[in-house]
Amino acid sequence: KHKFWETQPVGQFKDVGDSSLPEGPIEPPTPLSEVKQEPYNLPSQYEWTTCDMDSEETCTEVYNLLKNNYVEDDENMFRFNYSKEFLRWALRPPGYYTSWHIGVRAKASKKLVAFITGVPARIRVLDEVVKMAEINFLCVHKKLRSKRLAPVMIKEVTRRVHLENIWQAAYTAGVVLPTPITTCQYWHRSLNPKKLIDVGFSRLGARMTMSRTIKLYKLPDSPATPGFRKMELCDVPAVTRLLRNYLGQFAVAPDFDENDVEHWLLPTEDVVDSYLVESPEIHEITDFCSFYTLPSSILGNQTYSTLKAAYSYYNVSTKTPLLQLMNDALIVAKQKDFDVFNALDVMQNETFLKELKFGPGDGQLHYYLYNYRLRKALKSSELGLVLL
Ligand code: YNC
Ligand code: MG
Repeated sequence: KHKFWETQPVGQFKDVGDSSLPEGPIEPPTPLSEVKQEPYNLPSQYEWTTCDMDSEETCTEVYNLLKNNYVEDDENMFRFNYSKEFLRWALRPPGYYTSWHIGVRAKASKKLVAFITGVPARIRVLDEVVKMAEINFLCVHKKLRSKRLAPVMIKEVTRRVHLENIWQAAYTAGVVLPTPITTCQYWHRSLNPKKLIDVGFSRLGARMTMSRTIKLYKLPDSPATPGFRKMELCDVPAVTRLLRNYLGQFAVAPDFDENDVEHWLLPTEDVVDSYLVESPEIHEITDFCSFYTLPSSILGNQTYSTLKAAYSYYNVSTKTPLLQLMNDALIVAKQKDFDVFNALDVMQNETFLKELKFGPGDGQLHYYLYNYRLRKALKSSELGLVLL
């Protein structure tokens, strides 16, 4: 059934529930001299290209490929529209490798027709910190689908990851593959319910009018928590301590140092927003919340072309109740004109989703590890990792 994935070092469906299999790497590393030195073969009309995201021209080509061909919802009403600034942020974290930003071009026209990326990360799995690649932005042009190009792209990124002496990876997909470490659900909190209903993102509830719906989702004009403010560069050490301590409770979570926190969590306009609570009395940073900006194109609507969505990222509460902290996150997202605030049921998110009027989405997000076996699938609340 999975002609490609059956050949890969991933947990296989036939092994689910077999607790005699060891936890950890499925295959040992091979000497670097034994890693294939040449790229995998592509069909003869195509060639590999390394995408330098520093180049405005290349970044625009990647942006356009994804804008027109990347992930859609099940009903093909919306398609992710990652901004160029977001792509640069997502692909250039500390220690990134340009060689992991892989494109495929048509030889004749030089048009970019496929893409896949990796970025390095330290991910803790139970009590082991593992160097991994986070694989993302796998995309094949709509006209080249179902030609088995994706397995070649995956093998090529794997080869280039191996060349850096890294042997594990983490990735997410909307499709079921062998085999998820956990399956998460998206929840959506309407901020602009009229627009969401007009574009078909949500529906008017039974026995609800538009004005009653608008009232239901109304939020205060400004955050309620004393000392709630935007994160700044000088907060990086304190936020790193807070986050490291918090993420330690989850079975799988990133192992962030200060450089990672500066990159992934320091606010970047229209890319990532982070807020914290600094106690007014003793100037201690006690709580933190963050979200990233990922608009979707609205396919075939006369009035609206873009859905502005915020995605919950990492949140830590030690003093302010998580419910209150996330309500303040909703308020600032509303101030910034987002239409919807999305969150997965990871970490402790289930404790606020229903109460803050999030509704469950359709479609699931599956999390995977490459070349690392877990004895047992996790509950989504045991996962401390958010991929972009
Ligand atoms: C997928 N999303 O099952 P089997 S997520 C992985 N992730 O193989 P073809 C996928 N594998 O089942 P198409 C996949 N989708 O026969 C399909 N597959 O073993 C598998 N969509 O290939 C599939 N982006 O080329 C099958 O399919 C084989 O032309 C079929 O291309 C697929 O970024 C795709 O959803 C997804 O652009 C490129 O449909 C295309 O359909 C497309 O005939 C819209 O492929 C955009 C989209 C996926 C977003 C993502 C994470 C990707 C993870 C890849 C795996 C990484 C492994 C770790 C590598 C490093 C290791 C080290 C160390
Ligand atoms: Mg294909």
